[in-house]
Amino acid sequence: TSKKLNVKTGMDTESIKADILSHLRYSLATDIETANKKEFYKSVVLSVMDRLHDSWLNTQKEYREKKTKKIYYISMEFLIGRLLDNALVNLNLEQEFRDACKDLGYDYEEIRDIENDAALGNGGLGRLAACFLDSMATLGLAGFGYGIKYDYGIFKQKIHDGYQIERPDDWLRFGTPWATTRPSVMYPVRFYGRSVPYTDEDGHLRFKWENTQHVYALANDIPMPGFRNGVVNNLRLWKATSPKSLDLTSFNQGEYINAVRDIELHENISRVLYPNDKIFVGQELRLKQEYFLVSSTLQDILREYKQQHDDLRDLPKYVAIQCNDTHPNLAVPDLMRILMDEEGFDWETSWDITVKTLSYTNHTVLPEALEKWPVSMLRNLLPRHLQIIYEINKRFINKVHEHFGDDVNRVRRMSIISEGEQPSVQMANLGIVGTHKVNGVAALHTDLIKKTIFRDFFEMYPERFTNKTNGITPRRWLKQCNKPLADLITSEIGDSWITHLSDLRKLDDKVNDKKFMKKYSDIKQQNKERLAAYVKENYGFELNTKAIFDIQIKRIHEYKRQLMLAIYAAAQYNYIKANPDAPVVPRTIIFAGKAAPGYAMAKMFIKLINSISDKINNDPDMEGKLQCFFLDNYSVTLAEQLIPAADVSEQISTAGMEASGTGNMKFALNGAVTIGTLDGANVEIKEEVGDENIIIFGLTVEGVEELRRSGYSSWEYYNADKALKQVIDQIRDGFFEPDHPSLFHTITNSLLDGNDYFLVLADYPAYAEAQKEVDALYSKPDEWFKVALYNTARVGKFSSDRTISDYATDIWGCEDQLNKGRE
Ligand code: 26M
Repeated sequence: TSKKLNVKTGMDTESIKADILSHLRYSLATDIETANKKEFYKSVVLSVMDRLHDSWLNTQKEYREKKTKKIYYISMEFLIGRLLDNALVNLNLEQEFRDACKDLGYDYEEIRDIENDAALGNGGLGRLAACFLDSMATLGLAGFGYGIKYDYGIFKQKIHDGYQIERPDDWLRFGTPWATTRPSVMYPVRFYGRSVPYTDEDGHLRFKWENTQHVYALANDIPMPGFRNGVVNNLRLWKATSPKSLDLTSFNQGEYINAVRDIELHENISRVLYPNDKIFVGQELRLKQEYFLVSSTLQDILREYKQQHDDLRDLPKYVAIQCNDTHPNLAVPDLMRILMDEEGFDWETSWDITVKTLSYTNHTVLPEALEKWPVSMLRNLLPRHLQIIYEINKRFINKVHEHFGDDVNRVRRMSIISEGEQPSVQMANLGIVGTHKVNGVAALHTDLIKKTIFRDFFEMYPERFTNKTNGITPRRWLKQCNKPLADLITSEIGDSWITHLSDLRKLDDKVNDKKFMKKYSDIKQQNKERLAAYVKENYGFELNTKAIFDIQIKRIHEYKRQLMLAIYAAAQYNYIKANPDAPVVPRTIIFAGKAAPGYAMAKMFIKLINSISDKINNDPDMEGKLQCFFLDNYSVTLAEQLIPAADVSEQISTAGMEASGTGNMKFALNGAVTIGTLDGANVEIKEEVGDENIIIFGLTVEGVEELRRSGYSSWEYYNADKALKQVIDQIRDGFFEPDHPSLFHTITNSLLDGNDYFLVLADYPAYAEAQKEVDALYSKPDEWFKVALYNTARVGKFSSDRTISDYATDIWGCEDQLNKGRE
């Protein structure tokens, strides 16, 4: 053809092909004949990157020139998953790249599957951060993610003999083409040393942090494109690297080998993501990671700020910093330190700037998750910060006295430093005192923190507390992962829903459109078959696609009560055995999720689920009626396969314990019916979809409180429900593990002698009833799919675009920037 190719930026198939070939040859030193799939994948990504670079540079330039208010989202976790599909959807280049791959002899899906998940997070908190980046870019906000480039993400889970085995997640073995290393953006991060007082020229007492050791933080940038709006924001991940000076001094001592060996010590800071979910472990390496993130990020923010502005007192006007949980809350004393020790401001001015710039999000009320760093550890690692924290606390305690009078108990509860055997710094208290806004992540959760864990603080600073109900990005969680449904919706109501998810309400009218409903239900069936093929290929299990796909996927935790669904599966097994001729609605129960490596009870749950699954799946009497599977190595990518195929979404936490949940939103959007408790965002999902379109059961928060107060006894519930008792006896007596009959005693003991803290037995009868409702509804397919469609149509509120608009308006003060100049 005579058409001129635009190899680097052309948006047509021919240009893209030429670029892929050129990368194979000139970036990877191979060619189309000799390249393997990995190399081809890499060339494809580099060709996508070429098409992002102009927008990436232009976006950053525009932010600088217009002095746009910048939003910094600091998080120890970004669970971004794979990036190729997302980039192509957002660039509107899916078809072109598909065709280019095909013309060059490759199947796009096969190439896409080469990519390792960037699994730099544990679960909800990390995935939320990833959805927020997508929404900030799509809304045109100058939003920057800051995190750590861990060499190893969340461990890979294997199952051996029913037990979880952890393997390192070496996701960078072949590098990642998405990250650009920026040698020009590197900062020293200091540790140890001591705080030395001195008097400045004006006779003021000041402090210097001296005799420190340091590592360098090196920037690695990953582009975050918005949805078809030309915006490309940035995720900056810091890698730890050793200082140059180290080898020089060692050379002089002739200790070259030791010097090189020590490089590893410094780089250990960014080696591995801590795999704990909602459990605080006070390890020094973790504290180093947190300060490493905070220090490098603040240096970067202030360097950028000073290039555009000359008065740091205007910082809150041009900069907002959001701390994702307490993990980055050392930003409070570090910003104070910089403003006082390095910029020469007095305490009051520094404090005003700090509080107005920072804000903090709470993601859990579970007390064992709250960070409390030992004072002794801080004194050693960050002596100047500890000194500042003591001063913050002293001034704060004075305010508490002013506000509440002499109330020693209250002072003790509110103190940032908790005294005792092991004095420690309460990072949540530091976050509330040192920032202007604290938010919960669902309405119920925000109410709870105001009434319980942060009650005293709420009474003192009511205006600081605000709710921001979580959301999910509709790009990844509908458009990408469920293309058949996305296309059907678009053909009916247009594609405005992709950025205005509440437009899905237009689907409400379609419930009586038979043709449409047939297509809608066919898509669910098609997705179930697609999942079955995937599971067959990757796990070797044969899913019964005629059965209800009943799915619980999330971290394994007692409060999430995977145990309740496992008991239900066993009870169904018993029922079918006892009533071989009774009709049953066929079910396929699917679990997936990782247990923290140190969480023995959660690991035992996995073993139990696998034992029950074996019993069920190997019994011919269950055929066509009941299946149960545990899929290993749950990930963002696996979730993208499972969620579109789900009929039933299990959201069954003990009321008051799941702060929000975000999986619940993904399932509802994809037309699964929720069986759930009135917990977290389930409450708001119910409000949106209507009481008839969600199956709610069990104790409420008040019910839980009342039951505990009046004296709960799990034995009573055990003795009162025959089917429940039978299953617990079976678990206790080795029915599911005949070779090791006492294996599950830790579980049955915690339910009975331990009095069942998570109230599994208390809620079980209501749960079993609710599952009967599920069966009854599923038996009437027309009604079932109406309910399913109402879920898809009515959960627009849970777009992370809405969540981010709310943050922009109520916390970040940048609402004027939303959608500016676009659409
Ligand atoms: C702590 C120390 C060391 C390593 C990790 C941690 C840690 C990691 C994650 C502590 C807490 C963590 O997460 C809390 C969390 O994920 N909360 C979830 O946040 C979601 C997003 O707001 C909510 O939807 C979930 O309900 C909530 O459980």
